[in-house]
Parts: sequence; C-alpha cells; structure tokens
Amino acid sequence: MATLALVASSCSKGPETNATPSLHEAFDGLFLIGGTLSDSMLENPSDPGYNVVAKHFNSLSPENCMKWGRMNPTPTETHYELVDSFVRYGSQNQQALVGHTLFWHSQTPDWVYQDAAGKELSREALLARMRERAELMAKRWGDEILYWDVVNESILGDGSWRKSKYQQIIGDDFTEQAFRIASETLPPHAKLLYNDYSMTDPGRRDAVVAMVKDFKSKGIRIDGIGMQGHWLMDFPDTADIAASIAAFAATGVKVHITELDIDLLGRAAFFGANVDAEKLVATPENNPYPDGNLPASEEERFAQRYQEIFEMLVQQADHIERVTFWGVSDKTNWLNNFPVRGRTNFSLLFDRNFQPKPAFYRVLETAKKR
Ligand code: 9MR
Repeated sequence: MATLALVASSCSKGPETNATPSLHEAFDGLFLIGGTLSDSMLENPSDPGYNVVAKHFNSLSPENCMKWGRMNPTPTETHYELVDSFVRYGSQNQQALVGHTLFWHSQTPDWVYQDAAGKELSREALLARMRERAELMAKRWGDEILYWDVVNESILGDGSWRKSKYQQIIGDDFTEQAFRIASETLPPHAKLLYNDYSMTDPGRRDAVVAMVKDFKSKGIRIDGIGMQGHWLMDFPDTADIAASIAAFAATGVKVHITELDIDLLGRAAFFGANVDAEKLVATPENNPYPDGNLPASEEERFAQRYQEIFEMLVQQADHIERVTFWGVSDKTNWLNNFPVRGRTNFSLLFDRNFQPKPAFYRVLETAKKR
C-alpha cells in the first residue's frame, strides 16, 4: 500500500490543470476547499481524478472507506488498507484530513449492536464498543486526521432524536456519550464535529443549537457543525442557509460545509440525503441528458446556483472553516444513483472528463469579491 499511495501522490497533472487557477488557492484566507476520495480512487492510483484533487483541494474526506461497515463488516474481518492509503496520500499533499464518520446509524453492521450469541448489547457494552472504535481510530490515524465527524445525522427534522439502534440501546444521550468518548480518546488537536443534512429545517437547526449549548454547559468538547450541503437547484434558499450558519456560529463553533453538491436533475418527492429512501428507476423523464451533454441554458442555470451559494458563503466566511465537495467530478458523484439509480446527473464543478465547468469559474470569481 505504501507504493500505491506514493504513486497516487505523484500523479501527473493533466493539460487542463496547468492552465486553470487552483480553487483552494483562490479561497486562501477565506476557508479550506475539500473533496473526497472514493474507494475506487484509492484502489486506482492512476485515476485521472487525482489531477483535480491534488490541485484544487486542501482538505480531503474519505467517501466510504472509514465507515464502520466498510472497516469491520464482521467482528473478525478488518479492512484498514484504504484508510491507510487515504491518510498517507492526504498527509503527503498537506491536505487537512477528515475522519468520516465515527458513529452513524447507517452503514453500521448489525453485529455492532449484538454480543457473540446475537443478543442485543446493554447500554454499557455498546458504549464500550464505541470507545474501542474511537481508540482504534486514534491509535492508527489520530496524528494525521484533523477533523472528525463524531456523529452523523442523529437529529430529525422536527428536532427530536433519531430513533436509531444507537438511540434505542443507549438512550437520548447517545450523541452526548459519543462526544464524550471522542474527546477522551482522540488527540487534543482533533476538532470534533456534529454532521447532518437539511440543516435549514427549523426544528433540526434549533435542536443542533440547543445541543451545542448543552454540551458546552457540561464541558463536553464540540468544535464544529457540519452542514452536509446536498442541495437542490431551488432549495434551500441561500438566506435560510446563511441563517443556519449564523445560528450555529453564535454558539461559538465553526461551521463546515461538509458534503456539498447540487442536484441539477432534482428529486421528485423529498429533500435531503436520506439513503434509506426508496430508489426509483431511470426513465427519459427523470434522466433527460443520458449522454452527459447539458444544454447551455441548463449549464448556465447550474452555474448561477453555485455562484449564489458561494457569494453567500464568502459573506459568511468568518464563520466557515471549510467547504468540501462530495466527490471530485460528475462522473462518480453519488447523485448519479440517488434517488434514482443509473442517472446521468450534474452536481459538481468538474465534468465527466475532469474539466472545469462554467460553474467552476463562477465560484472562482466569488472569492475575489470579498
Ligand atoms: O457518497 C456515499 C455513497 O457512495 C455511499 O453509498 C453512501 C452510503 O454509505 O454514502 C454516501 O455518502 C453519504 C455520507 O457518508 C453521509 N451523508 C450523506 C452522503 C450521501 O448519501
């Protein structure tokens, strides 16, 4: 794996990247600009996506390889090599690394909640198992990783706690206990984040604010709020995003936009990133540009949406530590398969050939307007 990471870090730059300004350099002094490494990129050091990653991002998140189910699909099976490669690549490129994610109701295998006989664990036993995972993370990657998504998505839109397996076994203090465990096991330089989607929902926003205040009053460390940013073309309103950023920042934490992408094709029935939602089938109606050629008018609409979002983010830059795109290019972004499988969607700043789109240049311009 050492060679793999070395090769990856010395990937040649494509012709495009020599001429194009670096995104993270443009935003220097405002906030970090991040992207993700997928498992397939980590497995293929010559993936052309590395040209974009090396040049435009100064922060990196692992899209999937650090999830509990990927690392430990069974109690005895361990898959840590891709995380090792991720950490090695990002460290060599001096990118601020994100540990995604310690505890999430999704992508956590059933064995985590059970004893060897298949019986549900007690609260204490599950907390001990969570601590073991945090200790492993700290020991193996704690020195290199800066930001940690400690808990993902434990608050619902109405502000109540998600009725996850964690919540059912541990109780309403699952998130609090997770942060206690993280602050006791991860090194002092680690920044601890709560990460969620649809953070403009008033119920969720207010509950997050109340949670941060509660943790702070109890002396529990929490350093940042991650707003995932899986947004649509017409929702949410940038004013509502700004209001949530301001509300979180007012509690004394930094805001991170952790998983930004814009779903050009849209979702008929719901909003957010609920991966449990029923998947639909691609049809000519919901998949209008299967060959990847977007009409100029649509490209322009997309660029305008990115521009308005970044104009707002730049205005809020004092509160924002990092803006991370969820992926590298449209080619592999998760929205090609959510909520409809097998669509040709358009969501990021680089097209399927890793070329910067008109939206890229609009975003770049916003950095100069400060
Ligand atoms: O992009 C990720 C996709 O490849 C995975 O199949 C999916 C399930 O693990 O997770 C996606 O990333 C999610 C992230 O980890 C947490 N927030 C929502 C993201 C999109 O579903």
